[in-house]
Amino acid sequence: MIKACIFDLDGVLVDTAHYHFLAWKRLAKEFDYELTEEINEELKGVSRMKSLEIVLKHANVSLENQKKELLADRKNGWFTEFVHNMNPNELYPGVRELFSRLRRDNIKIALASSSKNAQTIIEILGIQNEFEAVVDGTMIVHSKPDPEIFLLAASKLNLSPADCVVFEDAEAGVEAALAAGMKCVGIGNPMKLKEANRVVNAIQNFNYSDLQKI
Ligand code: B16
Ligand code: MG
Repeated sequence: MIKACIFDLDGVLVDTAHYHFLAWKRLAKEFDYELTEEINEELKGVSRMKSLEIVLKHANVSLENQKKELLADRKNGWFTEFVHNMNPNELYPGVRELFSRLRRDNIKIALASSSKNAQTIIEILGIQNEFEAVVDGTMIVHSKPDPEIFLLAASKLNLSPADCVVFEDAEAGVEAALAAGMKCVGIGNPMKLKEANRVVNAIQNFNYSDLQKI
């Protein structure tokens, strides 16, 4: 019996993944490196510093930590400019309906995002009161694919991992959910998210009657 749904944020509830991509692409250009959508897949769900390291590795650039901190801050400045221009209409279609069905059925709702900007984003979207537990990038040591973020969400909900289903758009996130002992619905490309128990191309296409059968 599924007692909780744990949602990733970027790429599941809202398309901030695109803003991350634009900000990383701008930074990569400074190293004459053209970041593609394909390589961007590797950045999804992982922490800001880990993402920077992946970009630098592809650009064949090696830097000391202090410089890396500066670059990560710069990218975050560009990203948060996008975030502050967002509005509640950017919530993906189907999210509000899914939340109300879950509430009607007494299934708990939690957020588990690697983003240190998650709190700001959910406030701008006006969904901060939808969650019984929120875990973000400021509360964890190991980012996805480590299961820490999902285990912390389950413990905040006072549930065991087997009671929870995770909704994730990133390969690293699917891996983390399964490593936590949870079921996982992948949102996106079934070829990329093939480890997930179900995959739909957008959250609005998730068949709610499937929830207890996953
Ligand atoms: P920030 P999620 C993740 O959020 C993003 O998918 C990933 O691309 C980003 O690097 C990470 O948050 C950290 O974000 O720089 O805002 O702390 O998908 O776990 O909701
Ligand atoms: Mg995501």
